[in-house]
Amino acid sequence: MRTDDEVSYHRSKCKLYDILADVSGIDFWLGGYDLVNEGTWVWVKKNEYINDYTHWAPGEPSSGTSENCLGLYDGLNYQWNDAPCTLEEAFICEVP
Ligand SMILES: [Ca+2]
Ligand SMILES: [Ca+2]
Repeated sequence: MRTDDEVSYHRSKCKLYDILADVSGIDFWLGGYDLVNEGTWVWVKKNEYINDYTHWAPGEPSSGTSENCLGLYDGLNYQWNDAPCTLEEAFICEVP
């Protein structure tokens, strides 16, 4: 039996996959970074450590201090990837 939180999580995940199916070939920033302490990932919006859930692609994060921003990379099946923060990528907004 699933809790309400689990059901809510899976619904939001399905919505995200629907969105991603429509925009194949585009990468997205997720709003996380490890600029302050290399290897310590933080959500920008909440200023909270990224601990509870991660979805790194195999071998990621990969490039130490040269890649400090968290993205969804189309080439890695939209798993998490650290990438240079100077890249221009799409972004995903959360509706309050
Ligand atoms: Ca880094
Ligand atoms: Ca990387």
